[in-house]
Amino acid sequence: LALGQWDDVLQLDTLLTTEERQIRDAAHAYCQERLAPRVREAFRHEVFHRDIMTEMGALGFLGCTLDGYGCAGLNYVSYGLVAREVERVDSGYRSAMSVQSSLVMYPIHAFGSEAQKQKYLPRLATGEWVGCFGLTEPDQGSDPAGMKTRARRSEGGWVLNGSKMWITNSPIADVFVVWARNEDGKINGFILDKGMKGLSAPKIEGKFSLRASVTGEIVMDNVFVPEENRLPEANSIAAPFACLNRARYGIGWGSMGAAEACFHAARRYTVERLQFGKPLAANQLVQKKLADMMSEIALGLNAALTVGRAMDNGTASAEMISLIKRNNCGKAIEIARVARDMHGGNGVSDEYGVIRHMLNLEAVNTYEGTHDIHALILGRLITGIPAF
Ligand code: TGC
Ligand code: FAD
Repeated sequence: LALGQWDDVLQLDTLLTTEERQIRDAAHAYCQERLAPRVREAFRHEVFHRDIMTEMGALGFLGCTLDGYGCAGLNYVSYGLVAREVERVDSGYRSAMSVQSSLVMYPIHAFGSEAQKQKYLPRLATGEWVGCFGLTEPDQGSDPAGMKTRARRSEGGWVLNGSKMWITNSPIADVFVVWARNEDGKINGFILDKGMKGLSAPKIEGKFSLRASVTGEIVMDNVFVPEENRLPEANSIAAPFACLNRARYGIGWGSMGAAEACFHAARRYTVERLQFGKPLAANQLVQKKLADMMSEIALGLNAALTVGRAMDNGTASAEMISLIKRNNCGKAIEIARVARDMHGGNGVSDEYGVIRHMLNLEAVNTYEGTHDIHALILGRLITGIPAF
């Protein structure tokens, strides 16, 4: 028997193809060399460095599972591996990437016209344009089907009225994928361009989570949207939910990247720091905490890989995705909290990164369907009874 390896105890590495490992390693190098040095200041001062989008674009990270239109055409396992590496640095950076890829480029690719694909996808793929996705409203979060944003037919197009809340990237967005109910009661998707009359996207200030990601509102006051900007193949709430599946899947991997960062930091800190004349890591209580972290991360990553393989062979279900989104976020936040505690007083400083991950994971556990909403999705599968 080979000896175990603490940072990959279930040997996930052996389950990846050579190409997947290369993509993972390239993502790891970029994230550690280029993202990690910027993140502390970005989080401290609530700054999103716009260049990150063009850098990610140049590396092929944006819309990486899509074929054509300048996209890399990778598999979903590779997308997950990239999300894990980005979120190992910061959940806010993974957020920016997931929104662009799964919530803006995917719906244009899946539900858009050929002209929309030609116009938007290549520039979103390079990061020349930044996109955002407006589903949540001030009064409709877990229950987006009750949305109040309205699309009224008008000559040559539509007039949109309403507001969206908690929208990642909206203050810096060039392209807005927005969901609205039409006069027939159906949910339609629209692509809004920055500068359209009546469209604004004020920033939400004062977040204590995801401070390196910019979040805002989308306010639509009689915005005229030409018919050619409606997504022709999106005709019900199932369309935005299909986008959420892709983003939730990425979060299943990404949250484990944040958890690994906290686990590795806790291991390093407790091995190096002496109290009572010996390393903290020499205490049984500390080793149990590290063992729990290692176990949950190994299980979570393997579950994410199982779902990724299912995405790639077309057998994934929405509930499989709910399971990894919910469980991996829940485990990651717990790991971050314990790692924060294991750093003692130093753990509350942004020098060590653990409190930043801990705070970020609060939002990650809430967005894309809260922990409890995903429990109810699984509960419906188990019992056949929707309990929302
Ligand atoms: P329900 O009756 O369940 O379904 C209505 C129709 O939608 C279909 N559907 C899905 N299709 C694909 N994937 C899914 N996951 C789907 N879930 C439902 C369903 O088959 C049905 O289709 P049809 O053709 O039969 O009509 O709908 P409901 O309104 O009762 O939904 C309940 C619930 C709780 C599952 C849903 O509302 C929900 O998921 N709520 C959570 C909302 C949410 O996740 N919001 C996320 C906003 S975006 C965001 O947070 C981005 S953060 C990104 C970042 O920064 O990283
Ligand atoms: P609510 O739905 O009001 O929920 C409040 C609490 O009640 C939660 O604990 C929830 O689990 C619980 N709850 C709700 N319903 C039930 C029920 N039936 N049974 C039991 N408990 C229930 N949205 C977008 O559209 N696009 C984005 O880009 C985006 N980015 C975001 C970025 C950040 C930083 C954040 C914080 C949010 C973002 N969101 C985005 C919104 C996010 O998806 C919502 O916040 C989330 O879906 C929860 O909705 P809510 O905040 O209205 O909470």
